[in-house]
Amino acid sequence: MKRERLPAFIVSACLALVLTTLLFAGACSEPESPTTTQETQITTTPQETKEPSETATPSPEATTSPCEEFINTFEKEGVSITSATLIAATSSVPEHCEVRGIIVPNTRFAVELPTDWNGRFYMVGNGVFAGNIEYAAMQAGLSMGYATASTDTGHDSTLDPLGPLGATFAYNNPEAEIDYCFRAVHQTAVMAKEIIEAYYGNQPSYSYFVGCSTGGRQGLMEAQRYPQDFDGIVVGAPVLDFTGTMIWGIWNALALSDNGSIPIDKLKILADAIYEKCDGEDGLVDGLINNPLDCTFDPATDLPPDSFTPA
Ligand SMILES: [Ca+2]
Repeated sequence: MKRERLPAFIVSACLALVLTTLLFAGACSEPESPTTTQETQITTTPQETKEPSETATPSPEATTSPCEEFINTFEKEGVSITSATLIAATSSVPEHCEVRGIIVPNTRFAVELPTDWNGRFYMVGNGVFAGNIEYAAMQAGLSMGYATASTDTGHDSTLDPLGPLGATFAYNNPEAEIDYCFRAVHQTAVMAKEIIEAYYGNQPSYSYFVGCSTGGRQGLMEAQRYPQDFDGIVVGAPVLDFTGTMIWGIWNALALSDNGSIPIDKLKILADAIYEKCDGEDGLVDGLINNPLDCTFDPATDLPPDSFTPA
């Protein structure tokens, strides 16, 4: 598959990924689905179990549904469907066909197709450095009858030696950075619409993207680069200035390490002095400083004598 070239400034922004760990893990509240489920199911290859033996007599049980047949009927260059499973309705989601696969070389995706489809498409974004398919977030759209999709953006966060918040995938790997930055979301959106049309016989009447934090950034980059992908985009807490955010993280880390650090025991001295000076400025001594910007705390005069070394 021919891959798109990336403008230099985007490469620069994404290179900052490897410099530090993003601090927005708690910026959005969408839960992530267990990765063990993802790993277990995506390695299944249904074709291997569908090959009839030469002497077998077809039985009613062997009849496959349109969903299960999808793995054999959908073809797209550069896309491999690894499973298509009809999932029974639960208290949370309706009956749906769950299609999983890979866009070459490494972008895993899931598309969930409700049997009772509302005619629309709902794609969800990722959090932090992505690396997982957001099955839990997909449920929000699926439960309302949308066809939904998610991508891991081309890498597996469970394999990162720095843990699920690591970004080792990006080191010396510009193609992975591009996939994480924007390409995987765009490719998944385009492909998901093709899957939807192949499954239902109709394209979605409207398409939406919903994302927060990294997902918010993904939504804004979609709007900027591929405005034809979605009719509506819901963005929460977007990481707007990625390079600046990374430098901010490094700045804070350096300030709080080695000679710049404030030991825990001294942190309480500092906090007590700040509360003493400023808690009552809002009219009530209650352990809350309503407007910290109104606080006139001056370390040179308001800290206890000899409690801190001079700056
Ligand atoms: Ca107060």
